[in-house]
Amino acid sequence: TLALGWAIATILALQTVAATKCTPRTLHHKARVFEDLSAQELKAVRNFLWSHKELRLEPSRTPTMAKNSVFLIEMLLPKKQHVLKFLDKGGRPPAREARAVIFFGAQEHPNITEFAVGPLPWPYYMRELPPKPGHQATWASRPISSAEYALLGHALKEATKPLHQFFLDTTGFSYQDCHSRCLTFTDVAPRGLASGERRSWFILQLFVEGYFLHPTGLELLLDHRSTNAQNWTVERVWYNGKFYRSPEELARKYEDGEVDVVVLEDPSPKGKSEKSTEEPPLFSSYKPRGDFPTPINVTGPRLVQPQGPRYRLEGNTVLYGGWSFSFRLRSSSGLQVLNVHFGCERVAYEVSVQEAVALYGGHTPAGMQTKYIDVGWGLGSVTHELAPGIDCPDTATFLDALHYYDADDPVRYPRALCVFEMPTGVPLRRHFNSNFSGGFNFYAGLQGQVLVLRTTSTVYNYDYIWDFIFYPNGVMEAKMHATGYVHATFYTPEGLRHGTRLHTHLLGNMHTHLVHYRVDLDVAGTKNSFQTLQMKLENITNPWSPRHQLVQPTLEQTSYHRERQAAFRFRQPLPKYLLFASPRENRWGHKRSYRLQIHSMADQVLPLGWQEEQAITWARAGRFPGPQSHLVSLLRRYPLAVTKYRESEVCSSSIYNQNDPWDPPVVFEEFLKNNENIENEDLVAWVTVGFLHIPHSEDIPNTATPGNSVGFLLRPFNFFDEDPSLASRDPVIVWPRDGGPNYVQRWIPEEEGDCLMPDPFSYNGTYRPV
Ligand SMILES: *[C@@H]1O[C@H](CO)[C@@H](O)[C@H](O)[C@H]1NC(C)=O
Ligand SMILES: *[C@@H]1O[C@H](CO)[C@@H](O)[C@H](O)[C@H]1NC(C)=O
Ligand SMILES: *[C@@H]1O[C@H](CO)[C@@H](O)[C@H](O)[C@H]1NC(C)=O
Ligand SMILES: *[C@@H]1O[C@H](CO)[C@@H](O)[C@H](O)[C@H]1NC(C)=O
Ligand SMILES: *[C@@H]1O[C@H](CO)[C@@H](O)[C@H](O)[C@H]1NC(C)=O
Ligand SMILES: *[C@@H]1O[C@H](CO)[C@@H](O)[C@H](O)[C@H]1NC(C)=O
Ligand SMILES: [Cu+2]
Repeated sequence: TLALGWAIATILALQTVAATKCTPRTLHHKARVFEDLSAQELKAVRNFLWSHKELRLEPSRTPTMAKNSVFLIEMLLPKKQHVLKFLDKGGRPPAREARAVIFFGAQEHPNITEFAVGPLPWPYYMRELPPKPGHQATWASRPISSAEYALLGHALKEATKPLHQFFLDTTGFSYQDCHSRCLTFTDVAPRGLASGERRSWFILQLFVEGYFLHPTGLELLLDHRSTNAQNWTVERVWYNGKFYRSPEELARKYEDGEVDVVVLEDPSPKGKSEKSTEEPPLFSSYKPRGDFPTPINVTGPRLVQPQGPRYRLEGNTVLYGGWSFSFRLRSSSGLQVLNVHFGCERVAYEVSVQEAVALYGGHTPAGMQTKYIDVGWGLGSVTHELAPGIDCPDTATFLDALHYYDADDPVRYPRALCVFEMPTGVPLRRHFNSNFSGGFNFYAGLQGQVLVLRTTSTVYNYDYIWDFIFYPNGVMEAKMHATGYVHATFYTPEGLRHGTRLHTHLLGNMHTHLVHYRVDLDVAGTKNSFQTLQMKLENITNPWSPRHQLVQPTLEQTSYHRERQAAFRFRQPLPKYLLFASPRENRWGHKRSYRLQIHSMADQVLPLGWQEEQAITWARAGRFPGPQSHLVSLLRRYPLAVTKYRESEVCSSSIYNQNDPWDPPVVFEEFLKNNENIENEDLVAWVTVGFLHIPHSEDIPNTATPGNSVGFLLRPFNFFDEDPSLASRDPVIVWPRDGGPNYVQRWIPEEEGDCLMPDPFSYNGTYRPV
């Protein structure tokens, strides 16, 4: 044992040398290569584009579609091979470039063109970013701009003029001269039934607190394809279960007493509680009502870090224990974590949100049409202010974001992101070593602490909370929580086939949430293979009692050679251990690997038959609303697909997929078509997670986060020789001592710092051009 002890000591010493040789400093000072564009850089790109007079650019707010305008500017990530050369071999930094999306509306055949603009900070060139052959984004696929919304609002107001009295009689609200009792609308997508169309269903609602939950019973289909808003026309009207050709027809039939009307009760009944000066809260409000049996009227526990933060934030890089990573917040598609290292080795080059979709069913035209594909609604740019103590702990570091999205200046989104360390409330590991006679030999525990990087996307009514979580034992987690208002339609008894009645005139429509992530693992190098481990039972003669049979589990390893083979379908059981393996081995002769562990309820919710139906509708693209969308069918198809890294396959979706799901510029299925070899290659995992949401009365006023989260873990699997959290100085070991007090062994002295009060709560809520 002495010799063994010596050998271990030597190995430990060697490891220590190896560990100290790695200096994270060399990692993060280069992280600017991943940094989003600064306000100066965004402005430089804007000014450069505007200096090109032949582009004939106009401000984004100009109230017309027939104009050329810059829709989006964001950082264009350089090619991976160039970045790696720069990071790992000390080459020159790759040119810093911006992606600029221009809507050319002021021409007979309007188009959308994307450019790379560089080099930053002083751009002097722009080059067209060519679409993939045959995948030019169609004009109709562009996201709706605020200028278009302003025109749409105006068009609705004009079109519903004949319904003024009808609205007053049935709702008490109106579009004309309405002051505090106005109507508003929610538009749904996709916008039509075939590529090239742009006709949207609008749900008319009462503009009160939480208006998403106050439909009037009227929905309306407006064709807004023309660049001339004068040419927009109402094609259909739906009211309380019946279709009408036009607002005029509905108004006429209403006057003639031929319409089955539903008179809504006043949403804010005044004078009901005469004693209180304040009106009773709307059912769609956050204001408290009712009481708990055990009332609480003092503030709850808070997080403190008496000795300051234990992570370091340097620009867009976070250093935390064994971890280092960079991050950015793409205005198009959201949070992206890059160059993720643990213990000085790269684990992943990129882990990022690609898309979030919500697929609805309903009895109203808007309900049945809704297939939200949220990148088309600015998923990455609707990152509104986080409240300290609520959205993130008081102790968090809050960071602003800048988005140049449907604007003429970069807009600052204050406190869009937060970084914090928090106790998980459960130990990372612990053991009570009983002496089985009323005492113990030792107790040891390691507190559970994690670092969280968080942002949110408020996509109109819904709020997604996006987390990337880093554990001290080399485990990383990606997680999405869903909250906010449900997308709801007008209740009629037929609606109960597609949802739940949530109030007198309100139906919460059933829907499936699906989120797509890109996970570019680089497990101890870029060359990885994908394998799975499963359990297989063997039935053998018991060797120590040959009269008996013995059934026991054995390991079954499967290697995957081609992309098609590693594209797992829903309905097909996903192997439990999904491993990304380096060719290198750990000390015990196993391939150093990371395991992908998916936490999703999507597989349980995709009923038999859907998939086949999917394939049919997909083959007949353009015939049915929504479901044949390429992206949607793909997300529905594969909980996991593993592809070989390709520079042309860095996003699985685009800002154009929502408004032209029938012929989008990005078709994920094509990533798999070439069925490339995936052995010992740079691999990318595409992960779909999701859940079925059948709204229930407790979704009023808002969907709550508990139970509504999905995501995945990346866990080391034979990557290290032992648990890497052994490097943590957080453990506590307690040793009993004969006749004396227990000996408590620690490596960090017990807290000495002051218990600081947090800053007083503040929330600004504005986001403004800078
Ligand atoms: C799009 O419009 C621009 C500006 O008129 C033009 O230069 C470009 O050639 C057009 N692109 C396509 C693919 O038609
Ligand atoms: C608008 O409609 C008018 C009359 O039908 C037509 O002449 C014109 O070309 C249309 N404009 C656009 C931009 O579609
Ligand atoms: C809080 O509630 C307790 C009883 O539960 C009551 O005695 C106390 O006065 C309340 N405090 C305030 C500030 O309302
Ligand atoms: C176990 O611990 C108890 C409490 O400290 C002590 O009284 C007892 O002697 C111990 N028994 C053994 C077998 O160590
Ligand atoms: C194991 O094999 C024996 C002998 O072939 C058979 O009788 C028995 O049913 C098998 N058990 C299982 C669980 O397959
Ligand atoms: C919010 O911040 C802006 C810009 O700093 C400031 O002008 C404004 O007064 C603030 N508003 C509130 C309500 O604090
Ligand atoms: Cu939901």
